[in-house]
Amino acid sequence: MQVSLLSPDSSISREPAANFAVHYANLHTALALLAQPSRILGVVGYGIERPGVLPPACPFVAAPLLPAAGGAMFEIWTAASPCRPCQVGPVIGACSDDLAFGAIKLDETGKASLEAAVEAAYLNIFDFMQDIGFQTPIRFWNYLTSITDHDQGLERYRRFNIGRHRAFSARLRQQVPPVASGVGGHQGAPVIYFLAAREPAMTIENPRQVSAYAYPPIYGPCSPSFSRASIYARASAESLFISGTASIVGHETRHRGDLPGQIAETAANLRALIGAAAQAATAPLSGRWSVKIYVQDPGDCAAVEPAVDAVFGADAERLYLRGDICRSDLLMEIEAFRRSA
Ligand code: 3EB
Repeated sequence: MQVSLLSPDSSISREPAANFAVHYANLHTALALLAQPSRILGVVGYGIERPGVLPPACPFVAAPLLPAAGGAMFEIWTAASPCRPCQVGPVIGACSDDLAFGAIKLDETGKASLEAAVEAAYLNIFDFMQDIGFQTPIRFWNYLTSITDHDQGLERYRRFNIGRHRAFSARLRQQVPPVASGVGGHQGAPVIYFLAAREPAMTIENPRQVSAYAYPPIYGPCSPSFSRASIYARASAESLFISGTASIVGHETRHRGDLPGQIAETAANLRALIGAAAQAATAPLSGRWSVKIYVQDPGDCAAVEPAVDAVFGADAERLYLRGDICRSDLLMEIEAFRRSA
């Protein structure tokens, strides 16, 4: 496969700093970040197509999810070292010294099943990672559409899990899958975007939950391939990734139809993961949290906000999105990232 470097940056620094960050910005606040395009790994748009102010070389993908309230939002991944755009087949992205960002839109226009489209997309992602030399996926976001709809007798989320499972069986080099989110949107095409590195993250499971990759077959023919959390360590800096986390204990949904109950259970799961990560980390984790909250009903954001403050602190950066959680009885889900300080 051919790697095309859209704008090679000859000044890539070799300092060991392992820093990268994410910012959630609206059209106005994004402008300041976009003024330094060489530090941008990738941009995800919510409720917006590629904006004209974005430099042509900057990777951009439009997510099929909308902000829960207000206008368009951007999720902007930046790096401390210069970023070099790259494309391998249908996967676009960029890489810095120690981290790569990539994205692919799923093609569901043909006759192929969703599982075939997902498997093909993931195989393209593995080709991309191999060609650019960042072979280890650290974090996946799977934004589907009509996620809980049934398609010829099998729910689309379950078909998605089959396709992902096939590609991971063929190409994933790690024993356990990376951190992920799987959420359904309401407009546009499904997308998968991701972060990849040269070395794997240390995965962490939630003592309150069965590992998703070991869910019993009542949730579909293939278990969801993701870990609950991970610590990515590089040059003594440690960042923490937390997968989409919901009101599940063991493998069962708790507090069906009860929003306050689901919020409290989700917070307990997040606290358990943060506790497990603190045990696994070599030094106390610090740094600002970035939190994404997915709500089935945009009217539920105000009820979730105090739990976000309590678990992550009032200074946590947050992005509220309207999304369908992959089990229709789940009303909300929260994911988080804590950058190394
Ligand atoms: C769960 O715990 C809730 O399929 O990649 C959360 C995070 C969920 C990731 C995925 C699914 C995924 O099972 C759903």
